[in-house]
This record gives sequence, C-alpha cells and structure tokens, in this order.
Amino acid sequence: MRLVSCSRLALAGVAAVGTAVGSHALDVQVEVTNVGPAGGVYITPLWVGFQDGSFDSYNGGLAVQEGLERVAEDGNTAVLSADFLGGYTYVDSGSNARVLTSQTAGRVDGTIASPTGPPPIAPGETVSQLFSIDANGSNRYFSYASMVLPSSDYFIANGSAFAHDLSSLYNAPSGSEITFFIGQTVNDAGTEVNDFGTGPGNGLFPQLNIVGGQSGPNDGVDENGVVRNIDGIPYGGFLNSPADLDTNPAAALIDFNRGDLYPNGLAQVTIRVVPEPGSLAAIGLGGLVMLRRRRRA
Ligand SMILES: [Ca+2]
Ligand SMILES: [Ca+2]
Ligand SMILES: [Ca+2]
Ligand SMILES: [Ca+2]
Repeated sequence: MRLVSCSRLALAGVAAVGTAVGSHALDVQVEVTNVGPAGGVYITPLWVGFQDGSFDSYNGGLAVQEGLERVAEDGNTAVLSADFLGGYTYVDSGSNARVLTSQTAGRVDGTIASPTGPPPIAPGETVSQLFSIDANGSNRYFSYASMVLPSSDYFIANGSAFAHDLSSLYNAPSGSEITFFIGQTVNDAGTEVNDFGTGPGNGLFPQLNIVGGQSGPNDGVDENGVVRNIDGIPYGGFLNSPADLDTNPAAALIDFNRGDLYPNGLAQVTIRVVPEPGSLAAIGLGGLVMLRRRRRA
C-alpha cells in the first residue's frame, strides 16, 4: 500500500518538476519513410544524431573512417555511434581523420529500425523514434547515415554538419515540424569492390535472382577508394550480377537514379515537436528522488 501512495505522489511531483526542466529540453519524434517504389531499394536502420555543428561524417573525394565503413558495408551503426557520442568527427580541416572535437559531451543519437519484419526500412514503410534533446545549441544540428540495399558499400548521409538546423523548433508549439527528403544522391563509400556476391540483404530481393551474398561483417574485397556520388546506372559494374539484370523488369525498380521512380530521393525525414511524455519518462526517476528529499526535509 505504501508503494501505491508513493507512486501517486511521485506523479504529482514529476509534473511540477517537468515544467521547470522543460524550458531547455525539446522532445522530438524523428519519422522516416522510404519513399521509393514497391520493389525498390531498402535502407538499413537509419542512424540519427544531434550535435552542435562539430560532427562531419564524410567528404566526397576522401576515404572514410571505420564507423562509416561499417554503416555502408554492413548497416552496422555501433562504431559510428560510439565515436559520435565520444565527441569525434570523421573530417577535420578538409582531411579524412578521426579527431576529437570540442563537443565531448551532450550529443544524442539513436538508430531507427523497422519494428516489424527485417530491420531495414522497406519501400513505403514509415518508422519513428522519440528523442529528448537540448534546445541550447548542443543538439542544434541533425545528422543521419544509412546503407542502401542491395549494394556492397552504398550509403546516404549528410556531408555537411550544418545541413539540418533544428533551432526553429526550440520554442515552437507541439506539432511543429521540419521535413526534408534524403538520398537524392547516393554515395559509394569506396571501401568495398562492388560485388553482389559480398553484399548483405540480397534475400530481400528474391525477384532479382541474385546468387550468393555477404557471409559476415566486412565481407568483400577492399576497394581502397574514396567517396563518390553514384551517377548513371547504379549497379552496372557489380561483379556476380544476375545474367538478366539488364532485361529483368524487377531490376529496373532498384535504379535509384531514375527520376520517374525516385523523384524525391530515397526517404523523407520529419522531425516533429511532441508534448510531455518523452521528458516525463526521462525525468521520472529524478522527480521521484526529489520528492523523497522533500518528504524527508
Ligand atoms: Ca563533409
Ligand atoms: Ca564500392
Ligand atoms: Ca570493408
Ligand atoms: Ca560486403
């Protein structure tokens, strides 16, 4: 019985504390929709980060750091996330370098996966996740990265730390949002020789008649290249191509450079201000602690 009355009191305490803390916290929902055609490319779970302008994931024409290689080849965001939260950038003074920035604390990130079926985000699918960020500058800029399937090392990411500024949401009412398309250009990371035989996710495309696929992380021949935009036919140079890649109508649907099929790129991202629940969950424990202190005092 003590527990019941305690939690009821705690809720009242949380509501009061939430108002005070909420003046610098911003709760947002990040929603991503794969806007490609049915039968089109998937994107692996989208890594998203909130930073102060100090994190640059890549530059076209430069080699990439391991964190981005793991995203581009395996859809694995763990190394990127650890580096990001640790305060690193992947580009420094125009060079490919993993360097500690001035922002060694306060970044927020996450990876948004499909909650049903395979983790990659299918054409037409929408997934979302809630984030509690600071509206004081340390989380002002939004970053993202994801692998494109099928491929060996194709990725989408913002190449500028300042590409997506969230400051207009700082004092905006609940429901306010910023929305934009991503993946109008797709990059080859330059880390793996393009080969259907060493790419993950081929099982998502039975209609393409691909034989084989990646057997484990980092599977494939090193390309020792640099990031380049993919123009023209995306899969023309792939090793172990299905014999009918040029004539199979299903294969045309993964040509993300076709403006008629992908008029807005690969995906749409919406960042929306949401009310209380996120911050309540985040500070719930703190509210309870404060209440106990008050009762003892
Ligand atoms: Ca850059
Ligand atoms: Ca490649
Ligand atoms: Ca590799
Ligand atoms: Ca591979």
